[in-house]
Amino acid sequence: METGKSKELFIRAQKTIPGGVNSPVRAFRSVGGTPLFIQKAKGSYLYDADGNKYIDYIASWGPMILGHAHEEVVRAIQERAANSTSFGAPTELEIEMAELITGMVPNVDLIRMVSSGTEACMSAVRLARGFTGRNKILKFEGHYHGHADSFLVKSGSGMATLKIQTVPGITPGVAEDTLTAAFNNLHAVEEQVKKYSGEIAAIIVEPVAGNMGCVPPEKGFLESLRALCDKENIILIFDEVMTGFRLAPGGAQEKLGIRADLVTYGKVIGGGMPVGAFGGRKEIMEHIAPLGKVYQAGTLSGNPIAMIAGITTLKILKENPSIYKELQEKTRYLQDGLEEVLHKKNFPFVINRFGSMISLHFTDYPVTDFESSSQSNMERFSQFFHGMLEQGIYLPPSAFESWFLNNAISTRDLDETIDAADQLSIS
Ligand code: KE4
Repeated sequence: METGKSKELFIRAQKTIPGGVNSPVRAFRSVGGTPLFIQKAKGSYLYDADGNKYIDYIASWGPMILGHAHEEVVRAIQERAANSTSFGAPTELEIEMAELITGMVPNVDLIRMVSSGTEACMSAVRLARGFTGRNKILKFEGHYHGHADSFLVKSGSGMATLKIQTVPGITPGVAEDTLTAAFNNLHAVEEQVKKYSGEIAAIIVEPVAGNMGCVPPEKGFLESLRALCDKENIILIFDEVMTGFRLAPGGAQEKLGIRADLVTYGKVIGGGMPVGAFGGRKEIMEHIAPLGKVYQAGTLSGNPIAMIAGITTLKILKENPSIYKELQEKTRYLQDGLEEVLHKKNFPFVINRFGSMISLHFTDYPVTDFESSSQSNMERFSQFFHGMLEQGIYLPPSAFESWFLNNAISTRDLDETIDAADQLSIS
């Protein structure tokens, strides 16, 4: 692929933007090479600044579940923008969004809109601390809940990609209130809960982890977390920024049949515009200002353009639940095809999948937590990534990310992807 324009833009970008990107994982640091500057996208295809076409397996890290530039979403944004882009006052659209979400997901009586997944998770943790009067939280190694101070302890996604385990600027006071445990290791959680009995406000978990690659919960693990939180009066927060409205209309709570006390959302609910949300049972959410004293605010929270993009996306998902079955079947087809062609090569690999979340790990051990994910062969992943990119397949530029299928992807796209993997010669 000729990528001269991207190379030029990357040099220019680094003069005024740290690392030339506005989010670290986009910089290709762990896979090497120059990030592609994307000019436009339609359906399942991205087009870079040099006009090269790629099949997109990032979908903007989840939001573009319907495919890029969906006619209804674009038209709704265009029409709404003509009435101004923001008021800083309540709008009917925010009520429509809140009614849509609380009608689609279980166990959420009240929901507050924010502008990112980080804001949603940060606010949910503050609420849990305010509601319980406790200071500590427990998160899982390799899970990523955004870049709020409390979460940047042994996190996944870009932190794992860049091998950053402790972040300068996070004070000891903040770090000491964030406990960690290995995902799928109930004993490790029980030990922390026993040691800090009465001090833990919340356990926050990606119910299906997506930031160390895709790592599903082992049978009974989340159920045990639920029981432990009930017993110890700890708030269970499901971070569904990635799984929400992707695994099922009701997200992981519906798919797994487990109820969290608070749930956070992002990505899909914005349809590509900046949106996050947190919600839960009335008795907890009523502590959020202006009802209660747990302060949380945002200039562009519930922004009308973001709302209409999200509402349009969610309505299409709600009215066409077959999309979930289609996405799941497409991802299964991809998994079967990749397994068939990669088994012919002479290196070990593992494919993890849950619904339409999938990841490939070059290892011969099961990937069940951050440690096992970290043991995979990153050099081989980089070769695979670039080998696929050269053939027009755009995968997440990190072994610590899930791939995201959008529903515009066709069987032909999937076959092209599988064939590209078959053509690769990786050492
Ligand atoms: P944002 O603040 O980036 O909207 O959401 C943070 C977040 C929270 N919770 C989960 C489970 C998430 O996956 C994320 C963000 N996901 C990453 C991709 N793994 C965003 C990509 C990026 O950082 O550029």
